[in-house]
Amino acid sequence: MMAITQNGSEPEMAYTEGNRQAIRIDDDGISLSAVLEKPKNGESKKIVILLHGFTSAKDRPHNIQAAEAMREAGYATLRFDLYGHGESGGEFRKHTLYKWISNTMAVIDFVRSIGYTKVYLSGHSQGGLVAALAAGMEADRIRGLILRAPAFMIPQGAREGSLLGQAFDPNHIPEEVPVIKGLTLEGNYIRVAQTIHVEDAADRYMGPVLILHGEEDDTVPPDVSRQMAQRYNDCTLVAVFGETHHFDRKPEAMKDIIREWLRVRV
Ligand code: FER
Repeated sequence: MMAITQNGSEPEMAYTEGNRQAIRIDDDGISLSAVLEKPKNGESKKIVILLHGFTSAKDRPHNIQAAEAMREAGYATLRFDLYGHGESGGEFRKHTLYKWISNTMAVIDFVRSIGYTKVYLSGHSQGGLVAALAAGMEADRIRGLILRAPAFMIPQGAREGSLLGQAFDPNHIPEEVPVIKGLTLEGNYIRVAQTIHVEDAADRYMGPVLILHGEEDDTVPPDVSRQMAQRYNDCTLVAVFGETHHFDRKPEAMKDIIREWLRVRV
C-alpha cells in the first residue's frame, strides 16, 4: 500500500495478515482503531465503512459477518471503533454524536486518501444513526448506505427526556446519566443529541439506502425504520422476521440481503 498521510502523520500499520490490516487513523488527536480488509476478487475502488453501536465495538460478530458479506460482494471493508469504544481513544462517558460524526468524517477522508473513490457507509443502531447523519453531510461523496437496526429515535428521545428507558428532565439535563452495564454518560451526550434532526439528514441524501431491521428488535422499534424508509429518496427496507437487535439468530439471512443489495451497485 502507498504511503498514507492523515492530518500530517502516518497511520500506524499495526499488523498485516493476508488481506487484513490493522490501522490507526487520527481524528485531531483521537486515535481510532480500524481494520481494513480487501475482497478476494474485487475492484479496489469500492469500500464500505462499518460503524458499530452504543457500547459495542468493531469486532462484534454481526459487524464481522456484515463485513464478510460486503467483501463477498466485491467491496473492501473498514471496520473501526468510535470515540470512547473498543480500542479507540476517548472515554465512554464523554462520547457524543458530534464526536462520532467527526470520527466518521475523518475515516471517510482516510479511505479517499488511499484511493477508494466509491465509499459506502454502514452502521448498526447508534452507528446507523451516525452513518445516516454523515451521509446527509457528505451526500455527494457517499455512494450508498446500509443501515442495520438504525437508532433514528435517539435525538427525539433526548428531546423528550428518555434514553434507554432512563427518564430525565430534558430542560434541566443532569450532570450524568447512568445507562446500561454500569456505564455513565455525561449530560453533554443529551445536549448534543437534542440538536440533531435525522429527517434533515434523510432529506439531504439522494443515494440508495438499504435498511435491515429485525422484527423482534426490542431495543430499537422496527416502526422507526418503517417511518424513515418512507422519507428517503431511494430506500429498500427489509424487515427480518424473527431477528433481534443484534442479528444473532439468522446471520446468513442478513448476509444474503447485504450481498444481493451490493451486487447491483456500481
Ligand atoms: C437509546 C436507544 C438506543 C439510546 C441508545 C440506543 C443512548 C443505541 C443502541 C445501540 O447502539 O445498540 O435510547 O440512548
